[in-house]
Amino acid sequence: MSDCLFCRIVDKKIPAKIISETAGLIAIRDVNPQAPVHILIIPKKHIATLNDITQFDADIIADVHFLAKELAEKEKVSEEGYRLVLNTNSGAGQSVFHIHWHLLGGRVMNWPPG
Ligand code: DGP
Repeated sequence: MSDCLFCRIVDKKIPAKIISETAGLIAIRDVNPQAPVHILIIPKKHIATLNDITQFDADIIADVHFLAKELAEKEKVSEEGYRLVLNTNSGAGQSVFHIHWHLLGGRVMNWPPG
């Protein structure tokens, strides 16, 4: 989708600090980091929100978790702890309507989240 920010990042039309790229996913540094490690894991397929996934997206969802595990190890936060966050719709804080997961680490996380 030409008017989607993350589609444009996936297509390399907007620059981003790419950490990892697979056939179906791209992982970039968040432009406004909320923790020392703040990576966005973004499926290349345009899916607006978690509400829009179907059974055909099951591999994407699984691959996100495998990549998150790998990146947490690479960023050296897997032992101390990290958080994988998926905001769904504006009431939960979603501001970019192309599904993405936040990998946050490198500091103590509070619970419940705000
Ligand atoms: P969310 O609020 O869950 O939809 O998260 C969107 C995130 O995307 C937010 O943490 C800021 C980040 N972001 C927004 N625009 C850009 C951008 O142009 N580049 C990068 N790297 N991150 C962006």
